[in-house]
Amino acid sequence: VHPTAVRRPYPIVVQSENTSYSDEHITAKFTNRGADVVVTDGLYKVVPTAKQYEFQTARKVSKTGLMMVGWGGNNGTTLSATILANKHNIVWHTKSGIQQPNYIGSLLRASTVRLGADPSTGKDIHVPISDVLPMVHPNDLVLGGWDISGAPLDEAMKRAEVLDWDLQRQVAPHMAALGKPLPSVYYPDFIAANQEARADNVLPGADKQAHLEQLRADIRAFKAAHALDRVVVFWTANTERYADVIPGVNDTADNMLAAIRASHAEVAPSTLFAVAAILEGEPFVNGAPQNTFVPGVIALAERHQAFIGGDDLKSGQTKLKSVLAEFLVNAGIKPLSIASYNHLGNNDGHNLSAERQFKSKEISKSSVVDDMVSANALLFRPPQEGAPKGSKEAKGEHPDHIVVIKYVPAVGDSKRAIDEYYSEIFCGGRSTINIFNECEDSLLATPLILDLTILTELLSRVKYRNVSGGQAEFAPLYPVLSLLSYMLKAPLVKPGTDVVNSLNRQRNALEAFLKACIGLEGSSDLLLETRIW
Ligand code: NAI
Ligand code: DG6
Repeated sequence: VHPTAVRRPYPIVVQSENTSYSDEHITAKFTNRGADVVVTDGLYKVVPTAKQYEFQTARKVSKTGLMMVGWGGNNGTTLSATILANKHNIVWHTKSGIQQPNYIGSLLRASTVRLGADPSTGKDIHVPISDVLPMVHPNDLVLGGWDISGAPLDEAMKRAEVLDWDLQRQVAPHMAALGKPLPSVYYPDFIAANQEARADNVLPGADKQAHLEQLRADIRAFKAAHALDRVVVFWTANTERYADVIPGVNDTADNMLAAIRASHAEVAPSTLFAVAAILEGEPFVNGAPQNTFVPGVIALAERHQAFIGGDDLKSGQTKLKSVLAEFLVNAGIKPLSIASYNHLGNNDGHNLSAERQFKSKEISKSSVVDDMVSANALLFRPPQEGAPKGSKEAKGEHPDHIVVIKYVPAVGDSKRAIDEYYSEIFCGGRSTINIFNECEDSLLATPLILDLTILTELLSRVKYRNVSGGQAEFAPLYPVLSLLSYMLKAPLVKPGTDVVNSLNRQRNALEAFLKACIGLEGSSDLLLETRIW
């Protein structure tokens, strides 16, 4: 068994007065340190702050189902087949030898965090992130879902043309045993017209309330049939066009529900799935870029304390961009333009070849450098207060940033991405960095679906208490799970708070949070003992 797929009992004991263990919970005290800064006439008055919190994590991992919307697509079938390959330890022949299944590409299962150092040697001790708190093992996820295409899972896997033939051959009987996806909601106006031929497995009629009831019944039936504690509903279906956000229609929780009852044209299938999950008290994650989470959906999630996360899996080109753009800006180098091009030939590429669906993807791919740029007023002139609305001055300075996607059927799932970073360096010099990346899109994306599902289940088991604020009872986290940001291109955050796009900051936040839940705090990168006598 590959190390990333090994199953281990929970291996960490923190010996500290801040951490306590019972059969049910791990409870940890945590001091959240920060600083309040007041800026007056260019002077910064800084007051360090320290607020006391307590975290309580239920130790029992939920028996978790993953219901994918778009189960029969490239991501859905690749995820299912690779979990089955891991579960049944299926090895397969490739042209370069024997390949073992694994979970490479999963942040949780294939990357590590530094816990501390061995006191006798001073050497760092790292553990897999999945060992920091009890988490679902991917092999234990119960798989299900919907698709507008009724192809059975083995045939859908073949159609995707992602996995090696010898793996497909061996895993096919297991895939066939999963059956076929449940019929889904199909509103042709939301995805590209070129998808119509696939839509042979759709819920009848146009009554959106009836569709909502059916989706809720599907979730309940799946949960009951497999005796599940938790069902994560995951949108990995086609990218939809943006829905119009209309006052009185999808701006509040009640208006959203009324719009569904009225079968309003701007209620997208993805929004219907999100609402179904929320009303069932189950988490919903959006792996695609469209604005599923219109304000009314976020308000509904708040009302029902149902967890939501999104948007759009950040797999390759954008992940690298969030690292490179930060590297340049944090090095004091000024990116003048970022030009990103890619072509691919899978069904996702086909759908994105339509203008409105491309637009959704363009928006999520374009937002990724915004926070780094706005954090550095030395390089980029900030928005000028009082400047005419819509003017360059009002928007502030920003690198030129373009995103192009082309559909080239011949290359299938093997996406080719080219990026040019053109920057200003010392005293008028110029630097050009060119990146060319080629890899199977779905093999990058599927481990992210696993991470998002497993983290979502975990975060639904964590409760907190604001001790400094006098909060007596433990409460669940805020429903919008911004801690999922590392895996997402356009992270959904608590309304009114800033989006963090920096991949490093996203990872640090997650690492700090998981450690806080076991009573560990402090920056491991300070390494103070290595810098003093
Ligand atoms: P795909 O086109 O192979 O699969 C999508 C599936 O969704 C299809 O089987 C289609 O029949 C189904 N579908 C469409 N509308 C549906 C509905 N209303 N209900 C149920 N099923 C529906 O696409 P792929 O490659 O699996 O990607 C899935 C989504 O994830 C796309 O939106 C894509 O943009 C997004 N994504 C993919 C990444 C990747 O690297 N593969 C990365 C980032 C996001
Ligand atoms: C082409 O850009 C198709 C898209 O669905 C992407 O493959 C996907 O969004 C992943 O994008 P990125 O930029 O994270 O590699």
